[in-house]
Amino acid sequence: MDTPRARLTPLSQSNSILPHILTGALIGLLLTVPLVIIFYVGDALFGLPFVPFDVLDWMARNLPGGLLTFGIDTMVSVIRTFQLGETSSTAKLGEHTMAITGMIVTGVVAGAAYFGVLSRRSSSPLIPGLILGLIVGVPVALMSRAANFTATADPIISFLWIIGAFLAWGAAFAWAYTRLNGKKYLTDGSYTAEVAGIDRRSFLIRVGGAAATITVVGAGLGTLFNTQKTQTVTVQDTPPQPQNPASNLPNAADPLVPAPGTRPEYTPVEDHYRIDISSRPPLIDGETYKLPIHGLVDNPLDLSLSDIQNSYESIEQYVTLACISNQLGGDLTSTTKWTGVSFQKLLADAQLQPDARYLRITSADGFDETVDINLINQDERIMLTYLWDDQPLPQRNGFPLRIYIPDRYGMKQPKWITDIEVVAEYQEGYWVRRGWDEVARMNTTSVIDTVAVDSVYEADGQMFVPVGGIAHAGARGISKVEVKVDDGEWIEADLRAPLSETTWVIWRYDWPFAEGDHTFYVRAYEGDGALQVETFAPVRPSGATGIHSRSASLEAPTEA
Ligand SMILES: Nc1nc2c(c(=O)[nH]1)N[C@H]1C(S)=C(S)[C@@H](COP(=O)(O)O)O[C@H]1N2
Ligand SMILES: [Mo]
Repeated sequence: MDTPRARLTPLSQSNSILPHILTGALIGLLLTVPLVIIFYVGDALFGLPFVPFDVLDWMARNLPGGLLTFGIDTMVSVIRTFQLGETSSTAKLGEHTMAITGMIVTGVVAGAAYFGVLSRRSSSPLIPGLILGLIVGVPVALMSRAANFTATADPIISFLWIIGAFLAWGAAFAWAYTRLNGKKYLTDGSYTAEVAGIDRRSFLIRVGGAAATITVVGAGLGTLFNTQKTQTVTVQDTPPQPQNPASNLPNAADPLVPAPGTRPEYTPVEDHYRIDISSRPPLIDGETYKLPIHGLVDNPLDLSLSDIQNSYESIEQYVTLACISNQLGGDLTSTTKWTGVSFQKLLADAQLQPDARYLRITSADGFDETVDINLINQDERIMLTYLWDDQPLPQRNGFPLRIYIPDRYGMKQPKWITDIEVVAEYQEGYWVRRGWDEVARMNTTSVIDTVAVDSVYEADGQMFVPVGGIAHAGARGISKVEVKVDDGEWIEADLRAPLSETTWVIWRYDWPFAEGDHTFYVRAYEGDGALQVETFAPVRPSGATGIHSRSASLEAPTEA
């Protein structure tokens, strides 16, 4: 009788290479998932590097720029097309998934290759297994060393940990190969008796069970011990008073009520979008932190956080920040209050030498940008920021220090600043080297956040539907917003006073209701009356432009 068990002939008796490769791939999966988990536990318990993130981060920094930004653009588009959620956190989740999947796929391919190669030779599988561990482990350890800045463990221990884990992984392949081929290899390459006992199927089930156990136990342990390494900071002599933003905002007296469904005018800090080049944000100790300002200066500075907060007058600014990758109508833009020290004051203190022309800013995550000192001299609002919404910067938004440059997209504004060098020569910054706009001036943009079909109301015998959203022109202000419905005329909307001259403006237009399907369009004029660019441009290389529109189906409200 041909039972399934009977069909399981030892691999060594099969002439085809395919079954070996398939078995190898399966073993690769079963061995690599626990390896990921072991790295996760090492990270959670001992601050050892989480290898999959490091590899992705390394690739992000070292693969050709186009390749990576293509990946990011695609991800942002996919998230928006399928409405997968708030773009920046979904993108990070996507990156994390990509990193872990990438490692598992590597393991599957490695397993297939290992089994495939061994099936063609009859030597001891242990040495090739260890070699496999080194072939994968050494580059991974090097990439982790170069890209990781979140691990707290000693770098040498981290390096050895990674190599050791991959050697064990390679040895596990050898063990699995031996068991599955039903032979026991001797170190001289010959083999003796068949391995007695379990057959292939039950072996695979056992390995699968062990992998599942490690995964579940490891994930549980990791979650339990992952004390979410966040920063606790004391900000000396700056009593941070958590405010109730709505009542304290400078435009609180403006009577215009945003159309229902308009995004919040003042973004809760925890909802501020986040974009950066690493899987995890760097963690900087505010107590020991020092910022050197050096190079072409007569008085080099080495400032602690409290120096920066107490020795210089603080300035504040309500700011709308936007990412150059923000698509038309997207959510990679947010508004909060920034507090810091004007760079004019810092540079005056450092005493620039005559040939000083640029600041080279370096960040803890390997990011860098160049700032023209002329720009600083023209704009005292350019600041070294340490508070958002009266609180120390959140870790993910740049703790302890980031720069603010009005009118520029986020890509020009480093977070987690660790070094400022005053130089004579211009050097392209991180995203400029990867093909993005050198100036990255914010484009004027206007967005319809809502056609409030559920808030239709009647006034003087006429039904109205509230329509509303935001308009933003960097630091250039908004003088007028216009709305068009279907093929109608452009009609002026009402504007709410903005929080500052550098934030977005909330607009609202209540359209006289007409049943049916309609498309609403919006456009904005800058402070000096210049109309926004109406033709569509993609985000790359200079930021999106174009007319944003939104369609809505309007039905006459039924009397309650
Ligand atoms: N050090 C560092 N600074 C950075 C980045 C980064 O990856 N690393 N990303 C920039 C980009 S592209 C943007 S849009 C803003 C986003 O700031 P946020 O995450 O606080 O919203 O940070 C900028 N500053
Ligand atoms: Mo960005």
